[in-house]
Amino acid sequence: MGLGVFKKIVKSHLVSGNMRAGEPISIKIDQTLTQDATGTMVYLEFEALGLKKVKTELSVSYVDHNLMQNGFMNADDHRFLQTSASKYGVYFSRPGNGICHQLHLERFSIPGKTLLGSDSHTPTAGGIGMVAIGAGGLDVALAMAGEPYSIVMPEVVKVDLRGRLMPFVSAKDIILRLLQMLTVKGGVNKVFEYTGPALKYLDVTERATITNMGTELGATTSIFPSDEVTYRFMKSQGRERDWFEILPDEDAEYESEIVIDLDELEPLVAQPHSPDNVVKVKEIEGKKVDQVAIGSCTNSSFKDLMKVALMLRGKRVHPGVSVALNPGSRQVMLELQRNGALEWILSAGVRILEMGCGPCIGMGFSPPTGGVSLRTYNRNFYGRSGTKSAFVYLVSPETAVASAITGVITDPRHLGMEPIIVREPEKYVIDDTMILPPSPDPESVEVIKGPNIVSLELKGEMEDTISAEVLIKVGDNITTDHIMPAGANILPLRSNLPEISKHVFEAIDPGFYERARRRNGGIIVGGENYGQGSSREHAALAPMYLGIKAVIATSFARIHRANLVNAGIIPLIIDKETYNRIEQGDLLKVDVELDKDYFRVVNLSKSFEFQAKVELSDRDRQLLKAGGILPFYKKKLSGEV
Ligand code: MIC
Ligand code: SF4
Repeated sequence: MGLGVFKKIVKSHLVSGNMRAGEPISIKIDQTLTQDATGTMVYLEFEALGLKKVKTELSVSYVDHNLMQNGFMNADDHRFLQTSASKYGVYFSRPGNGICHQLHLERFSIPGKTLLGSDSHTPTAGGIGMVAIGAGGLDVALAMAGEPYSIVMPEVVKVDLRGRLMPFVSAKDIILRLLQMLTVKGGVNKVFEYTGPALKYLDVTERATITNMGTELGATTSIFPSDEVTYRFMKSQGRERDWFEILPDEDAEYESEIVIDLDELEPLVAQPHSPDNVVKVKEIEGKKVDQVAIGSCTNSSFKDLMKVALMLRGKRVHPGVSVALNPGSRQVMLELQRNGALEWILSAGVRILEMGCGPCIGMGFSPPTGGVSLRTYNRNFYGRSGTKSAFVYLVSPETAVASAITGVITDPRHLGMEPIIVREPEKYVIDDTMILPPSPDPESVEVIKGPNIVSLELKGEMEDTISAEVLIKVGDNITTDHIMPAGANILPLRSNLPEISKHVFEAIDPGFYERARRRNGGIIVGGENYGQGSSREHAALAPMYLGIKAVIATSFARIHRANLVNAGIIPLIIDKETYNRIEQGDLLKVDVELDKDYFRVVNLSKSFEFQAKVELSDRDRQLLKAGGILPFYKKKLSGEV
């Protein structure tokens, strides 16, 4: 039986398990990536493990999420990250160099290798033919320590791309179409592997837009083959020596298949407040727009921004619309500057923001009250933009620019422009001076921690019985942005668990923190796909800090579920009927029997009992018993177990 690209790479990295969908496997990790907002915790965790140097082939620490430096806290984080990287053998990408995913694709990604990143959009590098997976910080810290990464072997879905995109329809519309078809839950425990005759027309950066936003499907990752298009990209980055071909076998078998005919695609838009709420742009054309944001790790490549520049050339943005651009990398900006395109963008009245995540994670450029914001980003979760009353729509760069010019939501095909053709440069401007290599003399490097950086306390072993109150009951598709919001006020607290925990569930239940403190912890009850969205382990660590012992939900998102286990919080699964019978304030007694597949739970307030399913691997059970991944591995790495 032939293998596809994903299975070929997994096979060559398999440490344990069987490549049968649904079975636990562990794989060797070649490269890791961290970004500042999750990275401070990762390096504190690495420190808590007591190791001197990373054991990966390559580890990179990027600074892109919080570049504001309002006060000392954020700048202290940057200094902590820089000194930690230098000491532990990690490359450090300085603030201002760009967004981790775009940079990793440009400068470090290698076909056939594995990458684990403490950011959910790490699968961006799947565009070059890597198995790139997003994970919580603790998993990344362990991968840096040389430990294999454990996952459930996903089902591989073959996505056969046929035909060719029509003018003003772009890669973003392909992934929006998949989200429309499959929803934000449709990819859980799946990998999307792209094949088909249309691949020859899709550049690596267009492929990366698709793999990037595969995360919104809930997928474990997404991947393209490494072919001659990949070779061209790597050559343009001066890295052709790292290229090699990885194609699926002719008789490769997949668990399922989807066909998308690109000729039939039209410009699409994800409406508020979910990336799968997708309709055709022409169906909502004419709606007034207050702001347009272009960029982020989804749509920041040279090709994307060049299209933006060419559409804006000689035009002005509508006076009723504020337009901002947060470019993905310094390289892309230098390229735009070199060929004059930056001038067209500036002359059109676009505000240029820093090369970083910016408005995508609510760091500035929040929409006005009740405002309509069109963004080329990947997430439009409620409140994420920083304005709770705003309406955020996700679109392609072409639709964003067309609407910026007209002031209303506009199908770019209706502007009457000539089709735009952009070719990638034969050779990009290569300047890696903002990537600092680790110190050749690590002993001499002092890791500098400011007063806002609080070292981690390890938890004790799991109790046999949990008696606790249901502190909150939430509905379906609760995101990590609901659990642990981001934005300009909260991001500077990412290295300070006691402080950041004050904001848990703040947007949907401002009394949560006080309640949790008064009760000394408790239980969370959730619906379907609990914890979808980002990889931020703070959505598990902060509840852990508040004494949350278990989360009982009808289903979980992959990364968040792993983060809960890593933090020593038990994820328990119940059916809808049981969910309906539990209320906030109920007192529950859970018999924790980690060798069983069901735990008995008694609802003491309502006098009924139920069985909660424990869908955990043997390793998960060991971690929970030890009180989480850190206490477990600390003992293991020091030889105590
Ligand atoms: C996001 O897009 O939500 C983030 C911010 O990049 C997160 C990581 C974080 O919360 O730091 C992610 O996607 O994992
Ligand atoms: Fe940054 Fe947004 Fe990409 Fe997350 S999704 S890495 S916040 S640009």
